[in-house]
Amino acid sequence: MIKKVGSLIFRGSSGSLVLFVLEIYAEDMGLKEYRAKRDFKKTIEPRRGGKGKQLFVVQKHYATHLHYDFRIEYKGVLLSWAVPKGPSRTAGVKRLAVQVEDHPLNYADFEGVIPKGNYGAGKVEIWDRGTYTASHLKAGLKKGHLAIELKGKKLKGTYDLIQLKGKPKMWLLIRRKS
Ligand SMILES: [Mn+2]
Repeated sequence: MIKKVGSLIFRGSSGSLVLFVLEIYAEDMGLKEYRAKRDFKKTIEPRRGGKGKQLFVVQKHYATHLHYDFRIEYKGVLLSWAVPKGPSRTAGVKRLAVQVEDHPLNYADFEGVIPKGNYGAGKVEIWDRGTYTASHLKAGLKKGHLAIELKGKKLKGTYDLIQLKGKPKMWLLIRRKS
């Protein structure tokens, strides 16, 4: 929305600079919740940034409760779900996936230890990473059903993400029979 307004109003050589600033602003707004939870003087996680190509990543996160963070690139951020048991590679096995705040694209490269006393303290390691394709992602988010084809090292094939009725943050992640 902001980008559209920008391109209508600003033309000429200064236009691209204005658009660039507006893009940063749009990303900033998108990551408001992410940043509100973290003190970037204390944690080593990225604050912003990153450029990508429909990537997905699964990070194993040794927080208070071990879980796997499943993230997919969408509109300049990583949509994120915490999956307590991790994605299953067996078709039909349902795994609870709790949607959490969007993360910056740079987070897909993040590995390390979030220091004690910080949000999500504990070790983070990349468990799998690759690219994905999905058609009608925007509509899928609206109706609560995404079909995502993963091309990772461990995860391959189509996964359904299905939102539970009346529970907007709760989804099920299920590998589809190929
Ligand atoms: Mn996590």
